[in-house]
Amino acid sequence: MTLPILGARTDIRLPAYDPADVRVGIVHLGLGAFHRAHQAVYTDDVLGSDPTWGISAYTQRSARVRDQIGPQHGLFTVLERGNRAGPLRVVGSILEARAPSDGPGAAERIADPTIRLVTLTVTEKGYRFRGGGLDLRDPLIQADLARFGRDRPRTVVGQLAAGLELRRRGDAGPLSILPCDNLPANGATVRRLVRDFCAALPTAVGDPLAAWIDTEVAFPSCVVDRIVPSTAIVDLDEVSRLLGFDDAGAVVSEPFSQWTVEDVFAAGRPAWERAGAVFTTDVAPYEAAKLRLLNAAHSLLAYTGALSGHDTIARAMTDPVLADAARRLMAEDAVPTLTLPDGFDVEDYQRTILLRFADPALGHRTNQVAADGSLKLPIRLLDTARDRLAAGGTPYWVALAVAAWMVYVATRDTVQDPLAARLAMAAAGRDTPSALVDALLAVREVFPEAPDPVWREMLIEHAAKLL
Ligand code: NAI
Ligand code: CS2
Repeated sequence: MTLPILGARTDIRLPAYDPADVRVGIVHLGLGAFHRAHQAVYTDDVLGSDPTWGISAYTQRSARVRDQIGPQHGLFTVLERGNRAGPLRVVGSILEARAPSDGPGAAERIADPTIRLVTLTVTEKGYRFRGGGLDLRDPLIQADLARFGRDRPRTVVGQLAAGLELRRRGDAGPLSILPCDNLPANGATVRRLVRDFCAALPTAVGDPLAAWIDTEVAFPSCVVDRIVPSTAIVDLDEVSRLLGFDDAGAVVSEPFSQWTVEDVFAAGRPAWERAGAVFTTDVAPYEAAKLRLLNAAHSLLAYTGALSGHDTIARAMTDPVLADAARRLMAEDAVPTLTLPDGFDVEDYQRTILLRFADPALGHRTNQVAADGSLKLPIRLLDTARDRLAAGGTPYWVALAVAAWMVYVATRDTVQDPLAARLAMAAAGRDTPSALVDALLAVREVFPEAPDPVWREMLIEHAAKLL
């Protein structure tokens, strides 16, 4: 794909700048679908007024996306599907698409003085946290610690720490690290993980690095929201038809997009507010609302929907029982636990979420949302359950979602989850609802506390019905 070929097309939105004028200012880790349809688009919107924020993006586990968009000079299209979909859009903000084995590696790129910001979308499991801190028992973390400064790091936290160490040594100046995954306090969390990594290094190396990070590196938190299903063959076919040629790196997205960002950057930032991002001093209330309303209802629909034979979230929403459960989970269980920002219309927020989920144009697979439940449940559902139980409430709909996860784990041949083997072993041969619930409640990585008796009874009641 080249821009001169597209230049004559008025039905396609093209970058409002010449990519040849743009310089790299951002390193992104995790070149998946979401980054291309979210941060890359916001950045594309502002490069015309400030061309110093082009993106150097690194895939993490495979070279697939590098191979898709690299030969297209980093260009790719975003196809919006659904109500109020905009025109097909070509995005030019990714100037470099690299795989972990390419040179220079992510750490070397982070150390370049022209880089002022690192963004990440590496999924919940990419951070390798456990019990609130870095999982120091993880073999790849151990390998990155043992080979620090010698081999190319393989974990995300290892890449950040190695990049920061090279930056410190090269006196390359301050930097911000902005994680864009669905994690609570994502900036503070990543700061903690990087600090844990430093603390596990020999003190002669780790201490000066940690001290430098404390003064030179900012870790803003942000809340991202845009539903971006993994691209299907039918999507690529539609893009080909609309473009008149193939785009191997196209992504599909709903038209809706939101980004609320904590405005604490150490070395400047793109003026993303011009593209609709909202900068604020405290993202925590927005983040709790998003995780406990949208993501919680999404997980409920994913597990109950998959168990009912629905392959997409929109199909699950056509079942009035499931749609009502999603609505009531938000309204009855989650809303009472939230401290909402001033002026936040929580009724409208919930209504909009359900409309977005129900849009049949977006084929968001239930199994995609169901993946990695052991990491998603605590953040989306268990915090709400804990708060409601502590207030004397009965989080009935949250219990339905968690019980549906348990039955999903017990009845699928394969489950995509970093704890899949452990969960399968726990669930194996548990023939009664109570045996299944007790076996999975005993998985401490997911349920760190002894179960509340009311909560356990609700889970058993739901599991019995679901089974
Ligand atoms: P994707 O599957 O297209 O890309 C995932 C990226 O994460 C890939 O670059 C992959 O290599 C990397 N990754 C996965 N596991 C990893 C691991 N163990 N270590 C290091 N890197 C790893 O997924 P997509 O759609 O880009 O979503 C990624 C994340 O973005 C989500 O998990 C979520 O946190 C966030 N997000 C996604 C939204 C969506 O609708 N797709 C919306 C809001 C946030
Ligand atoms: C989804 C989210 O895959 C999932 O677990 O719940 O990625 C969801 O699509 C986004 O958070 C929407 O912003």
